[in-house]
Amino acid sequence: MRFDVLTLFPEMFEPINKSILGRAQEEKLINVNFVNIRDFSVDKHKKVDDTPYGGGAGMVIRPDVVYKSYQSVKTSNAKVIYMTPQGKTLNQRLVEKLSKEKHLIILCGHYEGIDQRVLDKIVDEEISIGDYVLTGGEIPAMVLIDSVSRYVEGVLKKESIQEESFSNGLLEYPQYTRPEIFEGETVPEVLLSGHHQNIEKWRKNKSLEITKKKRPDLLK
Ligand code: 4H7
Repeated sequence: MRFDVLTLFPEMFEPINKSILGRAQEEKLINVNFVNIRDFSVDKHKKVDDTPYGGGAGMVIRPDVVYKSYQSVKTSNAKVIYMTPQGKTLNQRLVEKLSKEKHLIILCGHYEGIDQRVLDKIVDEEISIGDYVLTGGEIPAMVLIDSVSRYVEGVLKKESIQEESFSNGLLEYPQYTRPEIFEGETVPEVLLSGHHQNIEKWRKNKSLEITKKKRPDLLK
């Protein structure tokens, strides 16, 4: 799967090169490419933003530079996503749907946002990562890339994706590892028993119990 990120701050994306997503890129399971919108400035001072027509605080990103950056990466099967608080809230269902795409172009706004005319021309879907305000769309873009990449064949072991939160509609059961006694606290005995059926039953029960207690809304 290919991701192209259109952003004024490509250096914010370093975390994408670590851990599981770093390995996934080395193994060519995903390809994450960054396009610096500033490289498409038409101005001798590399300016990309200007004051809003009609007045008001802050700066708005110009449509022409964004459009050129988009044209540098667009393909016939690309889906363009704009990270904005006005978008549809991201959830596991939407993540799974997006993971079926071949090519995502993710547009990150900053400052007061982007001129509406280019958004109307190129954006297929607006997505928000939740009802709060951030300084830019870069962190939401990282959240999207991380969550979607986990569904790309080979990025995770198969079992981990089936067992996790939300995929089965429930929260996850608790995990334990060595030492067997920590600060006087032992590990639930069934987990030491080696009885796989009982372990599975215990975990299912815990999942249900935790979901009831912490997120009863998920059971409705
Ligand atoms: C696009 C349009 C996403 C990007 C507007 C982005 C939260 C989210 C941004 C804005 C984001 C999310 C303009 C919104 C300035 C805030 C004060 C960048 N914030 N801005 N406003 N929830 N901010 O996914």
